[in-house]
This record gives sequence, C-alpha cells and structure tokens, in this order.
Amino acid sequence: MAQRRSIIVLLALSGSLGAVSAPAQSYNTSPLRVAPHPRPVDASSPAVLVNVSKLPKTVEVSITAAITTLSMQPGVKSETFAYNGQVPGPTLDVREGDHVIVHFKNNLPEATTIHWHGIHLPFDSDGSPYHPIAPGATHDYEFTVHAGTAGTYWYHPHPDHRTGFAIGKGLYGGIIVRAADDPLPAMPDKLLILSDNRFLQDGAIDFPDAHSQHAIKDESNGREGPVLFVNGQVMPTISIRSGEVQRWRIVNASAGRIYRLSLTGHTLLQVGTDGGLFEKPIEMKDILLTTGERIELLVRGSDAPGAHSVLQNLGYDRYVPQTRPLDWDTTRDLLTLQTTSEAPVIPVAIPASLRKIIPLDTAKSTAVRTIVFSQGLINGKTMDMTRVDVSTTVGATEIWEIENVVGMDHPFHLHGFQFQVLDRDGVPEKYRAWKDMLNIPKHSSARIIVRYDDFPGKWMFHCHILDHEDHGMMGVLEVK
Ligand SMILES: [Cu+2]
Repeated sequence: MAQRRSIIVLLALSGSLGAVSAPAQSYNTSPLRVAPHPRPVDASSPAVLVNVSKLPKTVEVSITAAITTLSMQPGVKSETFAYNGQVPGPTLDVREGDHVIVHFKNNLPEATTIHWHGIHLPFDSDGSPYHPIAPGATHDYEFTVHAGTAGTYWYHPHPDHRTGFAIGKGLYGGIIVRAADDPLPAMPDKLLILSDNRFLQDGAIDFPDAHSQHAIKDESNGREGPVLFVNGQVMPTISIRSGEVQRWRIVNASAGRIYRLSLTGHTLLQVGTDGGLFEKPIEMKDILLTTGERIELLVRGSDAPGAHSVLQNLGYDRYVPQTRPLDWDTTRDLLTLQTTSEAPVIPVAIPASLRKIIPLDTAKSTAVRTIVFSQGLINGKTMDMTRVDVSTTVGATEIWEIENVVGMDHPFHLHGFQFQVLDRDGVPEKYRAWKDMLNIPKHSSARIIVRYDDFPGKWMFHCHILDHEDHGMMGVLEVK
C-alpha cells in the first residue's frame, strides 16, 4: 500500500445519539494505524446516474460496462471493469413509485448481467444467470419501484460462475430508493460502499491461477484483499459539523469479507437494513455487516470542533481454522470522520418511531423449506440451472429453515423477495426488518418467513460469498 503509516493518538471521544448515554468503549489501539490521507480524499458519494426522461415518475438511465484503466490505489494504475468508467459505478437514485428503465450496453469481452440486489422486480429484469448479456450486446432492464421499499440496495453482475471475478474487477454500484414520505428529517445523506481488493506489484488486480495455493484459499474463504476501500478510496474523510447529524447508507460489496463496524468514541444508531428502515432506531456498540448486506446509520458530529473519529472494521472470525488469515482480528481503519472547526449546531430531533412493519403471519405458512449449507453445497448439491430446488406458487407464504452445518459462516441471499427473520438458533428476532441478506454463522441456524406476492419466475437463492456462489453454492426457487 502506498499510504504513509503513522501513529495516531486516539482522542478521548464520547458521543451518543440517543437519550441513553453509553459507557466509553475501549478499542484495539494497535500502534500501526493508517493516517488520515495527507490531503484528505473526500468520501463523497459516487456520481448519480443522469435521468434523461422528461416523463413524471420515470427514471431512464444508461449504463455501459467496459474495460477501464483507473487509479484504484494512489499513484498506481489498474485495469478494471467499470460501469460508466467509474468504480464504484454511478448510483441509481430513485423514488418509490418510479418506473425505471436502464439501457445497458455490455462492452466487456465476456457475458455479464446486472442484478438489482434486493429490488422486488419481474424475473426477466433480475439479471440472474438465466439472462446473460453477450459481449457487445445491449439490454433494457425495466422495473417499477414499489411503495414501502425505500432503502439502500446495490447492483452488480451475476453471470454464471463469474460473479466474483466481475465484482472484483470493479463492477458494483449503489441504489438509493427514497421514500414518498420519509420519517427522518432532512440531513446530509452519504452512500458508503465498502470493498476490498488485492493487487500485484504492477497494479493488476490479483486473481490467482486456478489450482494455486492462493486460489484454493480464495475458494475456501472467499477472495479477500488487504486494501480496504470506501467508495473506491483508501481511507477517505467525511467532514461533519459538531452537532450535525448525517445519514450513512453502508453497502458491503466485498466478495467474502464480513465487516464488524464501529466508530471510535461513538455509539452507532442504526435506523435500517436491507429493505429499509426499522420500526425504531436501535443503538449498537458495533454492527456486523455481512456480504451484500446494507445498513443505515445516523451519525452525529459529537466530537469537539477540529477533532476526529475513525470508522473501523473490528476483527470477526467467520473462517475455518485451516484457512483463517493470521491477521483476522486486526482492527482496520476505513475512514476518518473529521469534525470541522465551525461552532457546534443543535442536532436535529430523531423520531422515536420510524414506520410500522407488519409481521408476516406464520399461521398462513403453507410450507416449511429446509436449506442445509455445507461447504460449497446446498442440500448436498451444487447448482444446476436446469433443476428446480424449491417449487411454489404466487401468493404463498413459506418458512425457510436455514442451517449451516460447517465451521464457516455462509451469508444467505434470496433474489426477488424480501423476507423477515423469525429466529436465530431458536432465539426470536428482537426487532422487525425486511431483509434479503442473512449471515448464517458457523454451526448455527435461522428461520425466515417470505411471501411470494407476485412475479412468477426462477429466482436464485445462494451463499453470498462470491467464490462459494460461483462454485455452485446456489439453488433455484421457481414461483409459478
Ligand atoms: Cu458460503
């Protein structure tokens, strides 16, 4: 890494957004820390896709995927795959009720798709492996953004066997769905897309030769890299005024890395997850963010003017001992939250209640599905696109029992339909939420409930460690 490393003395900071004041937390203060960038790189949200439609409630945008040479690390050029020449790709920023048309052009030398991760949409716009876009071909994705789905989503390729490679090369972007009636007051809104990558000396993105030791390790763990990015920047800075409250939408676009996020000196106030806001804000000391998952936080500039805090990734052991990285529990810095020298402002009031989430009724469930994750397999099988693993009908409500029988975490993702978590290891879920990602930790289980309210088709469910998915840890749900 080209960064200057130095010791930073963490200031004694404290801050809490809610009325409840949290005790000061202790942090792993290893002596080596990444310094704030000498000339701070702004972690400003990626550019937004330009809507060319003149029609009301219509968003019409163009995305081209192509090989692009970019500087991903300071001073080093890398050959990437990029959406509209940018990594991350430009953000799709829409409102509930909008009709979205995406004119997509594949200028890559290989087939690809765009999967609109978490969005409830027709099967033929899901961008799953059933609908590859050939090199040089174009495709229009079309969908309507449903009421009640305001939240943070993302888009990325989902071609057969190549998803990890394509995302690792740089193909990922954010989606913001804004509510018709947002319960949160107006405030600065930041999209923060987390990713990690690995590079060779010459700047090339490092994908090891098949069957090499490194490839075997990637296949086991999911490919990780030592360089951590926020919006494609290494250790960028967000400025905040003391007292100001910001809304941070955080996306995990990493292939295998599961983050345990904390903000030094702050209690985190989580207001939402994959499918939008919770019913009420929840205070958290740190938050686990599995692959593909999203969170929304409210961050208050509680530091003294001129002081700073650091968003960190604390260690988390998702691995089998045989392939666990030696530095798995090393705390890594992600970004600096720099409090400006301006005089403090009075924070906006955060509503105690955000929205009502009606629980799906377990009494209406017509089937219980058992999904067993073992290493690389779902119910003992690898994916076969000509096979249907779960067959159901539009309108059905079902419970899925997902069990992980091996010593490594596997994050579960279902296409097309948001679900609610009923319990984890038999412990009822404490708060209601709409989810499309759920980490299933090693040797644990969870139960979810889902209603297929429309959209017949063949929907993927899979482990979202991309190397596992690409090696067949995926199944097909057919809704007729
Ligand atoms: Cu997995």
